[in-house]
Amino acid sequence: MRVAFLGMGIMGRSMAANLVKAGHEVAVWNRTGGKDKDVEGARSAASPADAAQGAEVVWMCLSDTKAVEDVLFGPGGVEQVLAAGMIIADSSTISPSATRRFAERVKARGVDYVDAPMTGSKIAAESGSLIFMVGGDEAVLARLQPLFQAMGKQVFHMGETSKGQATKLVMNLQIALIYEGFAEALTLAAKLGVDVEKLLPLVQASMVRSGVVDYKAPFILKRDFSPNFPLRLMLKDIRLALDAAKESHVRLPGLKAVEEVYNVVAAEGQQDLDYAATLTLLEKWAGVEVKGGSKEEMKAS
Ligand code: NA7
Repeated sequence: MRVAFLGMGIMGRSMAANLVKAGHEVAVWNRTGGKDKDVEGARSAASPADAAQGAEVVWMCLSDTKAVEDVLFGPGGVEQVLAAGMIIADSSTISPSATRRFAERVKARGVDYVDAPMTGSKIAAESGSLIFMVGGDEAVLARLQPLFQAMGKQVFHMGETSKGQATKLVMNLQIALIYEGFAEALTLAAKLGVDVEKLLPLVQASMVRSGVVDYKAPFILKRDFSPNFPLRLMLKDIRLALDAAKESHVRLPGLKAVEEVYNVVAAEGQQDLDYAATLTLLEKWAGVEVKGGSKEEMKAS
């Protein structure tokens, strides 16, 4: 298929590379240029409209709601070259209500809109094993099947357009709370002198076991907080979930408390680290550092 891929960030770049690998004709665009934003075998376009010109599918993977709005409807945006029969697919995590607005606006030009946020982080994007949660018409999803196959391992159809985004907020709410629970447990364990390397196999053998722990524990033991999923993006999703909850009169006291932890870590300038770095604030407050092998007290700050 002829695909325009917009957004060569941590996720988008690997997703576009997998489309090229699967034999699709891909044009890529990124707001900030530079060699690391090119994808071998893809055409580097000068603007979103340039990339989307003549494309059957425009696929986006951008930071937030504003980025998607800019790329679709701003200067040099996709809107300039919309053509009946085109499909716009969005793998960014953005507001469900904004998604409905964007879809309405392009529908008037005969363009279908599918929201397709994903779960699986950087490693799954690289290996083409993302899991997509999708909102849109069944027939449109069927046409996108070859692209989903090239980038992911599973597609969950959640309902009409915007239900993918709503589902993604519900998923990331759980990830944020599970990780917070894990990080608080590790901090208390370190303070009480429980060996983390002994604790982890117990966690994994018990009902506490979780994919979040499986994924994050090795990075924590290496003290590697480089971004697989940057804290600033998880904070954005927490805020989107809290906004959606407010709009629908739902109380989320746990998520509200976790937002505060993220706010403090972000305010300390660590927003570009992985969200796993929220552990370091708990450690600082407790005056400990979580390490494999043994407890190590930090100097009280
Ligand atoms: P990254 O690595 O932060 O990449 C974000 C991308 O979005 C990157 O290409 C940015 O371009 C682009 N961006 C941000 N703001 C804009 C505006 N206003 N206009 C155009 N392009 C913009 O994020 P990930 O790849 O990890 O994640 C992408 C999405 O998937 C996100 O919603 C996650 O929550 C899930 P830049 O290079 O900064 O010029």
